[in-house]
Amino acid sequence: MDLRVGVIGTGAIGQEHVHRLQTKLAGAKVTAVTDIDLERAERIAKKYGARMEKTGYSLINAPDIDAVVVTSWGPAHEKAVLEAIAAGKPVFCEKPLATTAEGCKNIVKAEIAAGKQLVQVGFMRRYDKGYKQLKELMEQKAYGEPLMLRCTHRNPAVDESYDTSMAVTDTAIHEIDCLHWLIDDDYATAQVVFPKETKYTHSRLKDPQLMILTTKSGINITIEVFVNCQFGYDIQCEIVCEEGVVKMAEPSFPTIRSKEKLSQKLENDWKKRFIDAYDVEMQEWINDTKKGIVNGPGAWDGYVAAVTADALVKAQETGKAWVIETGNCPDFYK
Ligand code: NAI
Ligand code: ISE
Repeated sequence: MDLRVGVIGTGAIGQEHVHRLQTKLAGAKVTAVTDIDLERAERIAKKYGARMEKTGYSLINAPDIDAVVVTSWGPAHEKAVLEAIAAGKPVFCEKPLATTAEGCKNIVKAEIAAGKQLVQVGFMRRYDKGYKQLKELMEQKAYGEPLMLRCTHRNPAVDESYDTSMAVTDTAIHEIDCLHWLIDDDYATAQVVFPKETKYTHSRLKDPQLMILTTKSGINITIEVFVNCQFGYDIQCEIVCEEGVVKMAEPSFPTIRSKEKLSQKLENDWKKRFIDAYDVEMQEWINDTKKGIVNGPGAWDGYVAAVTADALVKAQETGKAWVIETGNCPDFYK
């Protein structure tokens, strides 16, 4: 039987997920959707043959909903996820799990009290082929220990609503989650350096930024976030090991020889860059949910990301290095 899914939030990524659940993936069907913009929810419900529910609460508690996908804006995530846990329903929540570490901790506590893992966070990079290849190589330890990671997260442009802290909470949050998973280490400190600003930024956004994380074993990670880079969506990850340097494969496009130039397209849309990762992530979530398990990044991972993001934001604000202290992972999540 298909997993009957309810989707809360029918904006950009909500529509993407409804589309993939309804037209691309197997074993699930979107039964109901909701949004604070009821007209939008109604339109998406109609387009995909689902019903519209008026509130997140009524959607979560509807008897014909087996599992919930939360794709509303960040500040609404904590409430929806807590309501899903209270209803005993599995919930896939887009990042961030909650906008504060305290909010994530509330979810961790509620889930532990419920006695069953129900929450998965939409950190889709763990499902991307390029990162998975790197992870496999790191696990084989074929090139010795990793010593340094150099990463870029570049977007062509952002609008005026995007500010300095969002470079951490909206953008680098993906690296924050997937890099410690990649090298199987915990973060220790966070620091942010601001280079010369691009003329394409605005007064509330320092762009670009260089975020520096260290891990408990001493690995140094630099993440360049440059969200007005103009030329494309450019995600890179290079790992310098004791006996070799491993660089993540990039999406491939044909090389073109024309008019005395050799050229190659670059991706410029994050949705397209990670489309396969989103599909795999959601398909595995459907399969695992039907088995009653959570295999993907869970509430504890959402909490670790939030604590790390908080430290980076503090580092942005103070110019100082901040210690990242998450405490020990509860046995419940091991
Ligand atoms: P969006 O602004 O396009 O859509 C958000 C939708 O949520 C809007 O339709 C809004 O009306 C609705 N909404 C807000 N509060 C609500 C509430 N209390 N109940 C129901 N609906 C509510 O934003 P977008 O880009 O779709 O992002 C949504 C979430 O997904 C964000 O947390 C964002 O960080 C995350 N995201 C994750 C991505 C990923 O790569 N994993 C990519 C893009 C977004
Ligand atoms: C966006 O919010 C996302 O979550 C995308 O995955 C990310 O890569 C993009 O840069 C963000 O703006």
